[in-house]
Amino acid sequence: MSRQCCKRLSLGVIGHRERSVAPTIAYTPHAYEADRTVVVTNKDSSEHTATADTPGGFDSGALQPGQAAHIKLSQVGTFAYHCSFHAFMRGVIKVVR
Ligand SMILES: [Cu+2]
Repeated sequence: MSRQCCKRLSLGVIGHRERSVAPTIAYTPHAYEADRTVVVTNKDSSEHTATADTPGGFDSGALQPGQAAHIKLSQVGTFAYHCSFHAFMRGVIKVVR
């Protein structure tokens, strides 16, 4: 199985410095304050998503290389998510008050 496609997807908060995800197959867990807008940026050369594991949760939608999506996380907690295209791309996002 080729895992070389899924290298870089970054999450950041508007007004804050963007934190780049290390070139691994997984997303990096970060904590964010609730009600901040989190920017998901695809810095890879393949299409990816950041999709909550829980149905009805957040979803960046399909992001082309270089594309970004804004997601708002209002609920406090720890949420697992994945890439819809690559099941092995998994991550956790923490939302705090
Ligand atoms: Cu992917």
